[in-house]
Amino acid sequence: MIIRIVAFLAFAVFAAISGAAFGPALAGGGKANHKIVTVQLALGKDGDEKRLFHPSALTLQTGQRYRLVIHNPSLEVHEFDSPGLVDAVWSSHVRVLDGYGRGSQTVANIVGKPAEIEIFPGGSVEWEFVPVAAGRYEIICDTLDQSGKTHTAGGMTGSVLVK
Ligand SMILES: [Cu+2]
Repeated sequence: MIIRIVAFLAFAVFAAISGAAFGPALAGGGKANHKIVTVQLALGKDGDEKRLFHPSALTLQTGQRYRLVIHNPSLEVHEFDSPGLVDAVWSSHVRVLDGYGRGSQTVANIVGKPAEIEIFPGGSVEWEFVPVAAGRYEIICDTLDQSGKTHTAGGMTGSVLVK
């Protein structure tokens, strides 16, 4: 049992270090050693007024490179804010698109970490990053409703578990 725990800890440390080392190498124009895993997240839903993250829970692995595709299919502005996650990743860039999926065009590319991501109806972003610290991080939406409450106060909550 102790050997298993030590092996697990050694792996976790390796994953954290390789994730951290991997980032600067990429920033210098090197090629990724890892395949990118694409994860989809929607802010709200088509044809309904419910303010929810779909899905509301994500599970990611340290050391893995991800492309988190966040799109807003609803009719109102939503945010994806997760300061804990932002602090727990090496961030390559955030690509901003004028739509979602096939036919959409890139209109901006932001290098580094996004403090907060606000997406207008129909738009999407693709955030590429590598988690470097395990933990559980909340996702919130600070957009205000008609009564002045945030969407998150009204139940729009989510979380990211990084293993
Ligand atoms: Cu919202």
